[in-house]
Amino acid sequence: MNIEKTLILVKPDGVRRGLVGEVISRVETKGYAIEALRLLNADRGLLEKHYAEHIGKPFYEPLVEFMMSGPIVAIVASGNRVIEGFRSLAGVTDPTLAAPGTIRGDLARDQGTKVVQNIVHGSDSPESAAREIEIFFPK
Ligand code: IDP
Ligand code: MG
Repeated sequence: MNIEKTLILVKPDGVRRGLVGEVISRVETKGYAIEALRLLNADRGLLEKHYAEHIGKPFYEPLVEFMMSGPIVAIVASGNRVIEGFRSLAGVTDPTLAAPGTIRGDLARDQGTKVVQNIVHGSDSPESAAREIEIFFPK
């Protein structure tokens, strides 16, 4: 058994559009377990830590502004291979290209904004998951 944990965020566009339940439902019906959940307003300092790898990129500032534009929901989900499993449920970054059947492919589209609005975040590796879970759910 290799039970992993991943950090999922429902971004402000997802919360605004009332898609928190839909996202949770897809995670649960896939068979993953919800381990922790909180609604919060992310501040710049927290987002700087979370998105450290993107500092300096052209979409970084619009990304931070977008992520501060309303409440977000942070979720820890667990299960065997949940990190890649949730990335698969989410679909690729660009919602126009995300496959139908995925969260981003079904529920998001290009909004013509500087930052891609795509409903969810999911950790991309065990190292990122551990780091990101500690940011949103510090011990
Ligand atoms: P991911 O969320 O699919 O892992 P990342 O490359 O980690 O994608 O980027 C983090 C977030 O930044 C994306 O989910 C998206 O909201 C935004 N983003 C990424 N690349 C671009 C881009 O080229 N233009 C605008 N926004 C972007
Ligand atoms: Mg990423």
